[in-house]
Amino acid sequence: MQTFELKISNGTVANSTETFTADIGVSDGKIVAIGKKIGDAERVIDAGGKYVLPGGIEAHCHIEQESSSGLMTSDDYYSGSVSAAFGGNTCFVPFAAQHRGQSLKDVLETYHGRAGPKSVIDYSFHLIISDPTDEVLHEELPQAIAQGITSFKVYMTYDRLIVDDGQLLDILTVAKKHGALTMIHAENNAMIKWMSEKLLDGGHGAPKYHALSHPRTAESEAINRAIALSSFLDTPILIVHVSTEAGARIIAQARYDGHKVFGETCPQYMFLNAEQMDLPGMHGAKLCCSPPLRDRASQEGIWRCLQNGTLQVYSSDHAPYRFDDTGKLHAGPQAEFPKIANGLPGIELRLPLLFSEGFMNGRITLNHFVALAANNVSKIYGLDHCKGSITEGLDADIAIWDPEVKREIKAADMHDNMEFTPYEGMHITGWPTTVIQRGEVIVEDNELKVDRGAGGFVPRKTIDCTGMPGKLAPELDPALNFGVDLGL
Ligand code: DUC
Ligand code: ZN
Ligand code: ZN
Repeated sequence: MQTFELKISNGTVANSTETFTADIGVSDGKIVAIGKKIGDAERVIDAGGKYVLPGGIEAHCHIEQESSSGLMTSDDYYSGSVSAAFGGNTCFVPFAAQHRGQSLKDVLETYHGRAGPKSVIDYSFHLIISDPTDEVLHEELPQAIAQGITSFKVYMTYDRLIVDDGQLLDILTVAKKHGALTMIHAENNAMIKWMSEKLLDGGHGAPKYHALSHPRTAESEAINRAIALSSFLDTPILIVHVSTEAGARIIAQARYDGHKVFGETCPQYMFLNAEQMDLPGMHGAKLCCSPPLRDRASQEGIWRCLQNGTLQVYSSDHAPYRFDDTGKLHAGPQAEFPKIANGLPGIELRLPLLFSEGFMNGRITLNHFVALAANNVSKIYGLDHCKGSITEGLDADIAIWDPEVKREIKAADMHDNMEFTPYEGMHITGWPTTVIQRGEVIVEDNELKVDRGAGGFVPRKTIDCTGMPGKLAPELDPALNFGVDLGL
């Protein structure tokens, strides 16, 4: 009988569609056997009473990234990846951000240089495109896609990042041609500016007013527009960080109509609300993020949209800025809300929050938890050839969850480079106590077991939209437009 390098025995194994009791044999970093009485191993981990799940894949986080105003996130690829690993993740896909004037080649070189020597978990990048020049569109972007960077984010707001509708159509056209997925930050820029000016003119500059400055309708309008543009070209998009039920419903309708549209939400829109920003002094700044926190009814709506599959992706949007002049308060100790750094930490708590409040509390099944932790993302972002499922032949990326662990969330226990967590004091049940990446234990007994640089770059496949029929607009279809072929 075969001898494995590692065997995980007696656990309850779950994927996104099945749950079973089995042992897992691992050799050369891969899952090579699943079943009963599979053989011996050099090392055996007894997972009796525990859940053996695919390692989480965090698909939206900002790590060692300069904002468009030059502000660096507090986490680099070491602290960010360590924090992710302690939260049950074995892979993440942070952003490599192009600022105007930069070439994508330089941007990617910079981010490979940041991640390679430091990340303890496997990684890829999504590009952020803020300057879609001809060279970027027709040379650099296709090259990046060929290198396995098959998704990129664009912004419909923020003066230094925004792309207009024509630029968005250009980017979507390139994505369509090369099989990439465009991620969209969908908020109406003019509405945000208009509201911000009105609030500031009225003397409402405190952090909590940030929540009013990004109206719900700004999100709905932009989601509608993004879907109109992408469905015109029949090319896939993913609306990131959906914060409102109205926005999610627009996505649901588009999917019902066959359009290639995916939706993501984040724990802050399920567990936090804007009332919590009403704090003395500048403390509300800790909860400034965009889109902003909404209200309790909205939290319930987002939960429902996650439960019913309207939203397929659940990411942390970890954007860590400390409550000091390196982060939130970089524009001064009394800065008005438009100058407060936007973003919340959450990479370590994304999965424990969902495990506890979603699975343990009966809001989602264990299989749905796995889908949201890893499997959906692996399929949507082209990682399913190696990750996202406990399947023979795939990487042995495994998180062993103990449903008996009870914890009170404390910033001091987190492994990121932050001094606060928005979830301080919450009580949760269940924790990933052992985390394994490509067959190597990376977290065990509350300790990191690998050195910096243990992770590697993972090239991703292009997107598979089978089952999402879509249709090119008649004006673009040579069969219906007097034979005009625009090469789409
Ligand atoms: N968008 C993000 O995706 N993260 C932080 C802030 C923002 O605007
Ligand atoms: Zn965004
Ligand atoms: Zn983000």
